[in-house]
Amino acid sequence: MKGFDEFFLMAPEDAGRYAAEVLHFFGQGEALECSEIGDGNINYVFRVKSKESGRSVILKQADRLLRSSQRPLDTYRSAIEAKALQAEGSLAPGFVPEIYSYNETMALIAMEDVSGYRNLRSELMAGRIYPHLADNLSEFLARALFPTTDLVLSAEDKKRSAAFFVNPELCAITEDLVFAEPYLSEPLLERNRNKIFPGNEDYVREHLFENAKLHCEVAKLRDRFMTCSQALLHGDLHSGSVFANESGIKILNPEFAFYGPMGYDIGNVIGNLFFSLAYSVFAVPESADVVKAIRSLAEKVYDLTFSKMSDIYDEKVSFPLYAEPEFKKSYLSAVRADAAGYAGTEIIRRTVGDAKVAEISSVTDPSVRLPMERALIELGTALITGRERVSSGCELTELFGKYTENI
Ligand code: SR1
Repeated sequence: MKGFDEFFLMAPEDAGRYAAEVLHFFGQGEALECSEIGDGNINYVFRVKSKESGRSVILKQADRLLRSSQRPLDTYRSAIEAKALQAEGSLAPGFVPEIYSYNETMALIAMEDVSGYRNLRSELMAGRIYPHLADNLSEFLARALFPTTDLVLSAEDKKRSAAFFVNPELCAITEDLVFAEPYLSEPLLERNRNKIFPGNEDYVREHLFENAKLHCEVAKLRDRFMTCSQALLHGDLHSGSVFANESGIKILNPEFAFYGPMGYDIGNVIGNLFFSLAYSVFAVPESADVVKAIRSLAEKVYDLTFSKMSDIYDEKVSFPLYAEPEFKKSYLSAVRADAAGYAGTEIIRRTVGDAKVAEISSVTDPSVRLPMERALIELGTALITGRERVSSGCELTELFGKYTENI
């Protein structure tokens, strides 16, 4: 039987042994139920549960090979994830699972089991829109992001933290999948991983591959993503990284964390809410109340995030030059523009790129899928190219309305 003093990829039984013998989470000889429950592209997630008491723990392990494609990937991402969850937990208490321990040798995080919460993407697709969502999503964004900027942290703490969170391999995945491939066709692509729905090839070529104006704006957003170390980001804050139930939300999976532009996380949340909105408008149009509720959710998340961030700014920024009202206005306007732009890049990459979302891939009828994808591409493009002009949630959803008004 293998010990845990040298790395190996665990099987469910190993997770049980680890929880009992290393963590002492369970009593000696306690009957355990162990299973691998991960459904992401990157890591492995084990749940170990006592058959006697029902107590449970989650063990998340990073393998040396990427789960989806089996190519090598640095396990340091696991240390980043553990530390990001701890940082988020202290800045935004209650919004992330509690971390019990981190084992560097095994690239293994032991954490609270949040299986009482359900995947937000699936909940929204099912039309379950909890009334607390806008308040909680915006609270997490404002509290977890802004206090990690140079406007709040000391210059030294910020730089030391940024050094720990240097995450080149995971950032490279985003740089390729989000900020390159959806805009390039062969032979400009190193690997063609785009997945274009049959019937939309010409549309994608004309609107994305041959759109010089869009290329220029995406290049600016890519450059900002790579060079603007503004705040500690979650880095992959799509609706599948959020779990929700009647009482709140839990945010998981920050293995893509690094210091980048805050608008990237905000834009990812907003962009993913547009997938829920598009799904309700195109695939279940009879549910008018759901469409209305998701539209209002997207508007409120955007508006509340910036109003809360403005309050935290006033509370936490003390350096006199940063406290100048005109500087504050220009700083937060730049974050707003980033949020709209990165919502656009998220929408486009999930529509034509490799990593799809269920709101799109579950729609297989071409008479629904083709116009749905085109509306999303138009919306994404408008968000990217018009990002400086968006200043309220209503303006965001009005843009969406513009591209779906013939539905
Ligand atoms: C190979 S990883 C593909 C996607 O899954 C992750 O959750 C990120 O969104 C990434 O882009």
